[in-house]
Parts: sequence; C-alpha cells; structure tokens
Amino acid sequence: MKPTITPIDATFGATVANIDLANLDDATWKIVEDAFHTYAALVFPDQHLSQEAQVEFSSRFGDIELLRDDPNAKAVPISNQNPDGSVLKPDESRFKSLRGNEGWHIDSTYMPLAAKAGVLSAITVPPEGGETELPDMRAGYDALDEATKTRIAGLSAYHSLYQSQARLGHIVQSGTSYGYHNKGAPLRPLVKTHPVTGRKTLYAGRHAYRIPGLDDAEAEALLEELLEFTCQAPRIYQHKWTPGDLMIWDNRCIMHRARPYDFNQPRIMQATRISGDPASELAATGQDDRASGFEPSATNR
Ligand SMILES: O=C(O)CCC(=O)C(=O)O
Ligand SMILES: [Fe+2]
Repeated sequence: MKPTITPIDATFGATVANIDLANLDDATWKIVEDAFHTYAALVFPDQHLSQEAQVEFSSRFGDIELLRDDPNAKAVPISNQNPDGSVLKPDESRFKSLRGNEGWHIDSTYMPLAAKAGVLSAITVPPEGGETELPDMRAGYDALDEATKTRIAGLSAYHSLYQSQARLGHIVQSGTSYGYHNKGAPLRPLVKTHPVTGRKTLYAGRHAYRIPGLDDAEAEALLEELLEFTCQAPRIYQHKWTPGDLMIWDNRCIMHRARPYDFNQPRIMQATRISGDPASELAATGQDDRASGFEPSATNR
C-alpha cells in the first residue's frame, strides 16, 4: 500500500491517506520523511494511535523531548480535563499553559535546544473551536520587502516563557521544569536557515521579546509586525480536528496556535515533541540582565 499525498490549499502542508502509522515499514517511512521536508506539515487522518505508537512514530524523526520532569512522559495529554473528568479552573497553572498555546509560537524556543517538530493527535474534540492553526514562516520571509529583509538580517531576539506567560498574567515559577533560563534567556536569530532544505525562514513567535540593538518599543513593534504579516492567507492552514487525526509540523519553519473553544467541553489531545539538532537548534545563551521578574501585563501576542 502506497500513501496518497494530497497538498493542502496553502503555501505548505499535505494530507497523507492510505497509511497506517502504527505499522510503518522503512520504505513508507522514507516517503513520510521526504514529504515532511517537502510540505513542512502533514495531516494523517484516522490513525487513533496509542501513546506508545505515537512515541514510536515520533522517534523516527529524532529524540523525544521530555515535556515534564517525568522521564517517562514522552507522550503527554494536552487536555482541559482532570483525570476525574472535572474541567480545569482558570487559576490552575495547566489552564494558563493551555491559554498560552493560543498565542502564535514555535515550541521550546525558550529552552536552550528548540524543538525540531511537534506531533499532536486528537482523542476528544469540542463541537466548535479548538482548531490548530499553522502559518508558514518560510513563505512569510519570502514575501517580505527587501528593506525589511535587510533590516532584520542581523537581528536576534531573546526567548522566554517567563515573559510570554507574564503577558497572560501567569507567573511561571523560576526553577520549575518549564522556564529553563535562569542563566539568561536564549538568543535566537530572527531569520533561520532550515538545516535540511536550506530555505530562509522567519523565526519568532510569542516567546520572543527583546532585540539587542533596538529599544524595547521598537522591538515589540517589529515582532508584532512580522507576526501579523506572516499569519495571513495563503500562508496559513487551520486544521479542524476529527478524533484519530495526527498532525506533525516542522517547528523550524512553521508556527502554530490553538484556537479557543468552550472550556466546559472536553478537548483531549496527545502530544509528542521531537528535539532539535544541536547543530541548528541550540541557541546562544543570552545575557539579558532583565530576564527575571517579569510583571504580568495585559497583552497577548
Ligand atoms: O492544542 C493545540 O492545538 C496546540 C498545542 C501545542 O501548542 C503543541 O502541541 O505544541
Ligand atoms: Fe506548541
């Protein structure tokens, strides 16, 4: 059985049918890996993978990033429900992480080693909302005018989860498993060269916050402008989930965000994340002296 690959109507992305990710032979894996590099995001309907099967599939792409302190937490639920079926309350920190996922981001850019890819599958979805949206940052970069390309060519931004969550009024405790940059926030170039395809891509999102060489207001305005410009058709795809779907995106060139939904409805997703390659996703550790003590603020990018 050969997979059927159908491009999505956007600058990137494809749906892959006629494939069983739980039983992937090496020849079919090669097709998937090539499609991942060609399309940057792939949707596989009707897979219903167990945690173990999702970890096994994800491991084909590289090392699994542990999403919590627990070394066994290779696949984690992204869910608004507690195990007893109750719904998270707005003051719970997991609720605030879910709200954080509603801002445009690239996974783990606030850690020294950013992610290579994100894998998400749907178990229970709300009747309305709760989609995942992905913009193509390669196409965003390509569409910039030459003056902007020249302006951003040498610029880098600090990335911090303390900062991005503080925008939502959520103070992440320093020294907990998430946060990670007690020695200075990672500093990452605004323009990244994809390590496999060689394409240039914008690289920012909600965790990016301060640009050495620019004053803070100017940096904020530039980051905002780049996001707003990139996240528009035809560079964007909104995935409406059906239980059993699995989606993978290349975090080195595709951003994402969850869309809001009625939090009284369950939304249960299963996530695995693939670590970046140190040669291309390891950040210079910045020396942002002001990187602690972020104050809650009202903006959410
Ligand atoms: O829940 C979603 O749609 C997005 C979750 C997310 O940000 C992730 O899996 O990295
Ligand atoms: Fe994410």
